[in-house]
Amino acid sequence: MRAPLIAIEGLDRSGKSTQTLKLVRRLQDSNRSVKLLKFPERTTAIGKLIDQYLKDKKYKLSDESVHLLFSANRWELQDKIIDLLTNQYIVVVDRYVYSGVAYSGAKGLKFQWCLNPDLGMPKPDVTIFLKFNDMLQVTTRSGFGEERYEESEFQKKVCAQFKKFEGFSEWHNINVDNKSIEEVHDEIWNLVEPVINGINNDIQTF
Ligand code: ADP
Ligand code: 2DT
Ligand code: MG
Repeated sequence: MRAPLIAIEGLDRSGKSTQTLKLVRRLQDSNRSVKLLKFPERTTAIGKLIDQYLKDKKYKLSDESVHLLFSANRWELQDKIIDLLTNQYIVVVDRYVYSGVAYSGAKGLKFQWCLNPDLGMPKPDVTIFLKFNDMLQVTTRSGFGEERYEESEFQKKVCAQFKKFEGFSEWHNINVDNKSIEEVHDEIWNLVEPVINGINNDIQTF
């Protein structure tokens, strides 16, 4: 028996950080051991480079090298994720491999090329995508536009790339248009609750 890996995905400002925090608190209140990780993890050596790249829109790096940095940033934490799951810590990730593929795919890089560097990383048991049909709802939220990528035409392209994961067995869309934080949380909980007592199979990988 091992703990589940749960990923929350979505566009910029779609509510991922709000929801991952609420989910972690609810799991803690249910007496589960839980760890929240966020990608990119900006505090590592590679993460610091990524942070600079995101904040400084003039910072030049080829799309391919940035893609590989984001993937390397996940590989930096691969051991930790496996250790936590094996030691019965539920791991919740705020963005993961899917963001890596979707954002680089939106720049024109090929899906399989984008996924390749993450092959072998632990695969989530449940992935929840916070989906907007009305893009205006997200691009008008506070803070939108501060970092690279927070531009509505680009976000539409990212959204189209995320659709490519709809055939993945762990993938679940939650429509978040006009839903309160509590309503979205309840839908997330309905998807997560069935796995909180642990998973019988080995950790799956991409
Ligand atoms: P992300 O981590 O996806 O970028 P955040 O969780 O930081 O998004 O949320 C972005 C902004 O939207 C925050 O100001 C947050 O309070 C607000 N927000 C989050 N969820 C909702 C919701 N369901 N309805 C309205 N505003 C929300
Ligand atoms: P936050 O605002 O969530 O910190 O997002 N990104 C993220 C990628 O381009 N590739 C990746 O692999 C990951 C994990 C999405 C930071 C930005 O980084 C983008 C938005
Ligand atoms: Mg966030």
